[in-house]
Amino acid sequence: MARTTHRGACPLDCPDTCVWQLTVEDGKAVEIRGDADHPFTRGALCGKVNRYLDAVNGPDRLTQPMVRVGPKGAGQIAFRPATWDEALGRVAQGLSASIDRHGPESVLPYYFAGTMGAVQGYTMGQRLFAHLGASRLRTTICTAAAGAALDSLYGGMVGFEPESIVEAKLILLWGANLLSTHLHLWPFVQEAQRRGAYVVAVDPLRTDTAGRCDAHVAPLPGTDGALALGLMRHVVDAGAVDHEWLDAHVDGWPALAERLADWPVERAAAECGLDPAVLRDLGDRIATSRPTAIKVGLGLQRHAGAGQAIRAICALPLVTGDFRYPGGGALCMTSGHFPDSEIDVARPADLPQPSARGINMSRLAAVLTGEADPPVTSLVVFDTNPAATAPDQNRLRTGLLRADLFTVVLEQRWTDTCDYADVVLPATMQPEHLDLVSSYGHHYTALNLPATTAPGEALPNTEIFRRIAAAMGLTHPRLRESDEEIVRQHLAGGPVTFEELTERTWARTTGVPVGSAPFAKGGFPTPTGRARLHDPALRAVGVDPLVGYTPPAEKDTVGLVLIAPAGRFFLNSTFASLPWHEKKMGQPRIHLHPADAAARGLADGAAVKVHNANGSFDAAVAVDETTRPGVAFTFKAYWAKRSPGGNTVNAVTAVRDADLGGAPTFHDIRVEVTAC
Ligand SMILES: Nc1nc2c(c(=O)[nH]1)N[C@H]1C(S)=C(S)[C@@H](COP(=O)(O)OP(=O)(O)OC[C@H]3O[C@@H](n4cnc5c(=O)[nH]c(N)nc54)[C@H](O)[C@@H]3O)O[C@H]1N2
Ligand SMILES: Nc1nc2c(c(=O)[nH]1)N[C@H]1C(S)=C(S)[C@@H](COP(=O)(O)OP(=O)(O)OC[C@H]3O[C@@H](n4cnc5c(=O)[nH]c(N)nc54)[C@H](O)[C@@H]3O)O[C@H]1N2
Ligand code: SF4
Ligand SMILES: [Mo]
Repeated sequence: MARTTHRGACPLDCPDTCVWQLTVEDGKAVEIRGDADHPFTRGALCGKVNRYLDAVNGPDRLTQPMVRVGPKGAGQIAFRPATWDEALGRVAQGLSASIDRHGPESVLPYYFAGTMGAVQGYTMGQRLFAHLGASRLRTTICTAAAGAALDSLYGGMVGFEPESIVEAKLILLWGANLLSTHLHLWPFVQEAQRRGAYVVAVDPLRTDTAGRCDAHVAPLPGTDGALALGLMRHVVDAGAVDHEWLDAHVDGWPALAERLADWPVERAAAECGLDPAVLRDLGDRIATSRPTAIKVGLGLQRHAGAGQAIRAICALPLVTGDFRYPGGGALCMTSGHFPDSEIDVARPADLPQPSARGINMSRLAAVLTGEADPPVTSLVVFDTNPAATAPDQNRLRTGLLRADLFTVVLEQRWTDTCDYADVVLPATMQPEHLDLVSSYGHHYTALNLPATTAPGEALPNTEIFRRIAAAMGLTHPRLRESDEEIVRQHLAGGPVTFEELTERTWARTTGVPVGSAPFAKGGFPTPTGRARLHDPALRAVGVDPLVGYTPPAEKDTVGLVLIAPAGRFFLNSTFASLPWHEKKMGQPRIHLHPADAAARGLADGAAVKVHNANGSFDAAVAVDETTRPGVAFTFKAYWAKRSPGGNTVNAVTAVRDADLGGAPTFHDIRVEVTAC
């Protein structure tokens, strides 16, 4: 039997961007393991991707185009298989009808990071829809608040070099559950710990990660801005401000110093629901530990005050001068260090692109139920499963069920979203197509060469979009370029060629040396090279130009705060329909503190409805001390159709923007929990 091994890159929306070794036997992937040479992967994948081949070889892979013949929302039984010609004909007709009736902006491409590949994720669909003049999607669902905050503060999504964290003497894992969501950074944190670092988790939940830190600080959700201001004030009182570095590289300190006069530790502690002694202890450590590294998670930003919170947290190391040292500073994402070829390649200047309105993806439920004018009458969904993962699920369904909405879904398996489609087109998975994947957690890029053949008639996203363009009579050469040409365009002018990557699979592509301190001498990617604690441009978007604090939107609402962080064995809703992964995660549960469970007469295991004005979902109660009184949690991204009652947590989340970036506020909600 022919047995070959191929290196490839994990495409999932995860900061680790692992390189894997895939063993292929007679054209079928039979074994997957982590590449031993890659500096982050270090020979191990995560639990969920160790079982990635369940997804690749699953009997539920989509292998043919499907067209709807029954009612919307009824599921796969309402569809029949079709040839590619017939399906593409329907797509072309559906999109053209929208354009004829309401103009090109009535077409909305809706996509996210189901694959982070630069080719399958971001290129050909963008080209097609930009050329049509379709509405432009603002991809806000995940990192928009942090993105806008860091653009303002540092000039981009940049921070300390992650491998340098081994040098840190104090590490704050701030709203970052590494063991579940950034597993491959954990060994670096452990190495720092072995060298004497003190590691603190800042998280309302006692996660596995928090349990393995030296200390755990559990603020009320959405109060991190206040916590950061209180800690900064303590640093000032301790005389630990690095005035020399601050004067040389940062704007706005005098104004912020003045504001801190209003933020004694006691006030901050009260706002966060913490003992002032906890803030003083952590403040002392920050004041005296050089370098201090603050690893900022993504989950903590899903609150109304997210932008200000990220600004305040990431302002701390500017005040202490920690960016001077390798292992010092803050890091949310590394994305801003990579050369920005994405827009140029996805929307090349020589491709005509009529200007078009932007649509905030996090508002999809509102957009499809009357918010958009002209209305969205065609929706093309790829690399995302909004029926499970977008806020305000009930309203979203009402929108997706509209008789006048023409919906196309490109998918690998039959998700919740497919139920609402008119046409479903089968897409390939990572072992079957070419792609190039950069990371948001480290500085390496990896090439993924096809290693197996696709099941049935599944095609790469790129090829599907090339065929839709052709079916619509669009002939611009940019809409016909091959996947390899697109990879070459992404690599053009960079430090590594396509041929080199074909040999080596991965390379460091940011120009930031391992273990370095990229901002030791300032040089932030702002126009002046200085970081900005005060940014007048924010006034235009209604945000305080000065770093500060915005309280949770639901602060004064009664009920339990509900947060829905990432589960270890799902990757958002990816894997959530596979038997092994589903078993590992168990049925949806609502975790309550014993005091909150007792107050409601609820015992462990009780079947309950979790509800608020937006809607409800069913879950089983888990009584444990992972959470604090007043705060409940459940894991995000179960599939609705596989959940008891047919709803997920997103039936209780709302369409509401955070203070910056048009970001969603998934964790800024209140619920009540009642026995079924
Ligand atoms: N296994 C797995 N890995 C994933 C994902 C997944 O679904 N599963 N999702 C991927 C994606 S899309 C993303 S964006 C990242 C997310 O990566 P993370 O940011 O690590 O993920 P979350 O679990 O959403 O949130 C992290 C922690 O923030 C805490 N948190 C929530 N609200 C607050 C708050 O107000 N303040 C503070 N201090 N902490 C808060 C939560 O309790 C949680 O433990 O992970 C990626 N990796
Ligand atoms: N309540 C609550 N909701 C949340 C969050 C939360 O914290 N709480 N987190 C939010 C966050 S951070 C994020 S990032 C979003 C993520 O939510 P989504 O963007 O919906 O991500 P997934 O659920 O992983 O869905 C990705 C889909 O893309 C498909 N896919 C993968 N690769 C390809 C490909 O090459 N071609 C095609 N056509 N399809 C492909 C997969 O099969 C999968 O169905 O969820 C958000 N939703
Ligand atoms: S999901 Fe993340 S940790 Fe798991 S294999 Fe992929 S990149 Fe690595
Ligand atoms: Mo995300």
